[in-house]
Amino acid sequence: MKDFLTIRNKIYFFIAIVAFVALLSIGLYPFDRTSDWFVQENISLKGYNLFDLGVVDLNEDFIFDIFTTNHTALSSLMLGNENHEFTDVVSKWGFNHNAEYPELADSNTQPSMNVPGVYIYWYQRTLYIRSYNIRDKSSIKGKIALLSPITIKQQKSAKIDITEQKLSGSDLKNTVNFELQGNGLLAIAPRFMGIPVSFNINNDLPLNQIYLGIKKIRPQSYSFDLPVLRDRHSISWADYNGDGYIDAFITRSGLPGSIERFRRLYSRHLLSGSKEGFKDSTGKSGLVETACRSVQASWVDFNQDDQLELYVVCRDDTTRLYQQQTKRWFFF
Ligand SMILES: [Ca+2]
Ligand SMILES: [Ca+2]
Repeated sequence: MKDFLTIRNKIYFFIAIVAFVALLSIGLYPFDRTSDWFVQENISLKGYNLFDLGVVDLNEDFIFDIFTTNHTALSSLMLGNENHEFTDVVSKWGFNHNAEYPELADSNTQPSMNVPGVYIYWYQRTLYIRSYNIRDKSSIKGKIALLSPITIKQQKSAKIDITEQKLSGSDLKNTVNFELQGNGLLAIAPRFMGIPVSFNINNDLPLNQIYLGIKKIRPQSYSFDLPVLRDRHSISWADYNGDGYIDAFITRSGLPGSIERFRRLYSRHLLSGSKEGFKDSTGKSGLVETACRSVQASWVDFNQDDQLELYVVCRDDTTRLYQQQTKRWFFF
């Protein structure tokens, strides 16, 4: 009996030693090997007001490219190469909020003011109008009309006169007559970002001294509208029309939950790829319905006819399934 207990104790002792060694091994062995899987790369992406970030192979070279959506702010479209370098092609490929005014969107960067003129730009959800080094002029006058309640955030060497007009429903139109003197500044924060903004600048100032956005684009006349900014959310990528170029459907929202009030002003947004870059094909596609608040859409061939349909989830508790027909038109 004594020998049996001794043998049993030896077995327990052996098991204990094995368990101890096993536990020690578990503690010492680096089971998490994922640290070897990735190498950190520094990529300069536009992160201001970021909503979404993802990867896509834009040019089908089997190298991932990177995109961001940044609500009403400037976004990134970064083309990758075999050296792990990325080049921003947003403007080159026509992926701006508006192709006519590239890089005229909200951002946390202000344009450099190094030549005389009037500078108009969005900066941190605020519309800035600044006069810089205007010579031979006592002042610059103009008028701005916005379909939104507004707050004057900054006013320096600027006289303003604001008229608020009630439109149908609960819509408001604010007209701001302004006069800037010297290096004047007027900063207007509309409650609704992305609404239409109309300008009329006094023609005493040479037209080529009016600069719009970071790229300092010159308007074609003294009366001009800033492009309606799209509150970009997700991007659904696919070559929906089978021409060999990837296309993009961009969901959107806007106007802090008030897009339904202004739905008449906003279209959906479908950009078709081509060898020259992306082109707005929303109207041609038949996606003529006005936009809904949406954060997600997906391309799917739901009826297996080898043509992609577009499924859009709207935040008004409705969804849309746009079926692609023979002439690349979508029907709802
Ligand atoms: Ca690529
Ligand atoms: Ca295509």
